[in-house]
Amino acid sequence: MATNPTTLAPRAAEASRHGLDSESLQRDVLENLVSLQARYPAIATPHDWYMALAYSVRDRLLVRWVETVQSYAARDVRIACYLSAEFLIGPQLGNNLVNLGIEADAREAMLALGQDLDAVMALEEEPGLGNGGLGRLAACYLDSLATLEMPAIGYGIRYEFGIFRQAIRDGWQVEETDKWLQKGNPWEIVRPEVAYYVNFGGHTHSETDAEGRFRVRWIAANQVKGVACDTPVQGYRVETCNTLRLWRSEAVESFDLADFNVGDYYGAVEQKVVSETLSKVLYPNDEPEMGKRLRLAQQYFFVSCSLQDMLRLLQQKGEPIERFADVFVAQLNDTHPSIAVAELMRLLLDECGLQWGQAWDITQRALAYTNHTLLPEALETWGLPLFRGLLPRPLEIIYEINRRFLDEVRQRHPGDESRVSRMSLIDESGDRRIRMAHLATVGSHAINGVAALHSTLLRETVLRDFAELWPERFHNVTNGVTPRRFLALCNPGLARLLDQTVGEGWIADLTRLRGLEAHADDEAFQQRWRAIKNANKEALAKHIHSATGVAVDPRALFDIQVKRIHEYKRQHLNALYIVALYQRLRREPQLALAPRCFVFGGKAAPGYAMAKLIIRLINGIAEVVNNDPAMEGRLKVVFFPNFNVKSAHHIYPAADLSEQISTAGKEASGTGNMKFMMNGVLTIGTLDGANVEIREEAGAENFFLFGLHAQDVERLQREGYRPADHVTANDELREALELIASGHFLRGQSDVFRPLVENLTQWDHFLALADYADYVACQARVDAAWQDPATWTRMSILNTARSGKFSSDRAIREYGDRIWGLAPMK
Ligand code: BZD
Repeated sequence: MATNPTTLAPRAAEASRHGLDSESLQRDVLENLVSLQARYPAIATPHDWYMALAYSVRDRLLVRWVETVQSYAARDVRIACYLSAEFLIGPQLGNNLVNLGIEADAREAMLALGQDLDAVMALEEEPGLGNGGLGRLAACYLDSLATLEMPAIGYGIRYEFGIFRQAIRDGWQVEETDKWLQKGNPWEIVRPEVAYYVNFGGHTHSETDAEGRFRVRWIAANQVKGVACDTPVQGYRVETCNTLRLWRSEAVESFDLADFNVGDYYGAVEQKVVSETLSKVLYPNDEPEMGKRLRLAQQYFFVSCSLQDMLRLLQQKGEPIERFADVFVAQLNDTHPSIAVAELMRLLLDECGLQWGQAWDITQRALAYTNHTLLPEALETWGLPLFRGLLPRPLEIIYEINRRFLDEVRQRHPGDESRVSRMSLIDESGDRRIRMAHLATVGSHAINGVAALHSTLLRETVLRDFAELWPERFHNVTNGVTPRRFLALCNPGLARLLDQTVGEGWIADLTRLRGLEAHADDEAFQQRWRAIKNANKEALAKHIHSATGVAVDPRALFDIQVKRIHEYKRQHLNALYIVALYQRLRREPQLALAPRCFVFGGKAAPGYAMAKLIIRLINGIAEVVNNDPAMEGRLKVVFFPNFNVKSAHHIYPAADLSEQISTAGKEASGTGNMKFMMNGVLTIGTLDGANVEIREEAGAENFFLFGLHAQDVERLQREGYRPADHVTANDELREALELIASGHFLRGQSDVFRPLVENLTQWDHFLALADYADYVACQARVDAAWQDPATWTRMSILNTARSGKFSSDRAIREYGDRIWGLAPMK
């Protein structure tokens, strides 16, 4: 089937040369089926077809990848390194097809081979190497960096087990291990030759070297080797293919050998097991005390490997160490990689022999820090004994950074010792702990929050003293999400309509969606818009049925809240409203209320009892409501198990209403809110995180706003909040709480939900009851708007039209301009 490129039209010739046409794909899939899977078509399993196609697509990435890597090595460019303990990249095949522009060809090729592309894609296990928003943000940013052709490397950990798989048994969350690597990972290239050693434990030793210079040596108790595992990150329809480099831990051979030689075979094996445990499993967030030591070890492990890798690349480029910060800028994705401040200093001082002043200048210029939370309980700190035991040399460096930093504070504010203790890198108030957010801030030239409100609150609260000291270092970069995955790939019906209406350019320039505004009132256009939404809802209804056995009516309003389960996100506020609706409908069966289907999805951290109870409550409500004949055709409740990137693809495009109802001031940004908006979903939400900007962009009239403002929340909590007052004042709320406490939603067991109800009525840390009445009133406005399809559809179109700001391309351009000093490069 060899085609001669010279006989084809120029574009087809080009495609064929790069093997991007359907015929060459088909040929390669068949070849790979035999040569890599050892199968022929008649006996190939669906998964064999997936692997054969995935390898064929990977081959097409590799040419671009190798050329991209080469050009970064050869040219005088600054490279952005995104350091993140999590990269929630999701399934790769579909995204790579979209970005290469060969989805239609792949579909045709697979069809010719008797396979359905969608069915093949559905088989892919997703790498769940993240907890939620923070990890997914890192993945969106890699997509945009490649698409904007910016030199970049993502650095993280190659977990053998990602985020747990959530099963629901008897209404409760049950965690199962995520075995994403069981059937192999065709996207990964392991590079055994790219490996670094990382020290742990032991002690330090000061000495004066031959030239009379003071040097510190770290005599480690053990070492672990980090091996690079690379995944190509293809930009959208460009030649750039960047790298995601994840580190896998291995035992250091020499250690084994030494032990073998002294005959301690089992000791050597144990050492190997311990070393390999390091990158074994991703820790869930919201786990206060679990696995502390291993988590710190993971952080240091991947940060050290990444910085050593950067030093090696610098050397390969023939650049002197003094140029480190000119060649690299490393963005710290929250405090998880903030040990980079101490580790870069250590490498520059102890390994490269620089003096403190020069090393500190390089470190600060090279590092920048993004904060993702203000919740005090989520700010990372490490107890000193643990830290000292694991990382004695980095700790010495932290002490020295702190000593010099606090001298500066004292000089600026003589006699203000309370400021000194507030700002110290060490919290001396209880057992002594290292404040990682302070370390990251002091060691960075730029610090940013992830939405305008969040960045303001960051400057006013958690990092107030620092913002006073260095106002010019503080920035805001509002988060964004990639329209390739969260629109083009997951909503092909809408994507086609957008192509036809505003041209294909929207995928790389989302602001072009503004062109939709002209059609917002066009009846024929509205009809097409609704038809697409309805088809997406029908598809989701099928997924819901197969995952839960619940039949939902696609004509109902799909009211969806998908995100990690947390009290500040207030899934229980939503649940309280559903209980109230249920009560109303029981009392008044003729009530004029549009049929609604409430869908929840999200994981609770395994050790977070209250979050798990909220899941049980939702499932309890679902069981009662869905089996009550009086609710038939009016109300449905679904908990969609194991919400992940893959199921998100079906959920965002099928929603009508997006629930963004966190307590104002608590959600740093949110990114699900943006994914919904792009897909024409209306938001009901508080003035929190990026909701503020979503409302600004969409127009207040196209957003359902309710609830207290961040200042009200702060004031109420300061002055003494009494949730019981709201219960007394609101009969419907009181009855809902009583019904829950009575065990009505748990087959009469009255003790199980008591802690939840008591927590709400006595403390209600996240003010769900204070916002309840306004939420209910707002939901009535939603109901009224929904009853008028022309109004609703108009609002839906305008939401998509005005979602341009929330593309991660915009966010990455801002990082490039304001923080990295980095421009796109062809
Ligand atoms: O980061 C989230 C915030 O809660 C969101 O508001 C924000 O939109 C996103 C992206 O900026 N934070 C997380 O997702 N945090 C974690 O997942 C996490 C993981 C490990 C340890 C602590 C927190």
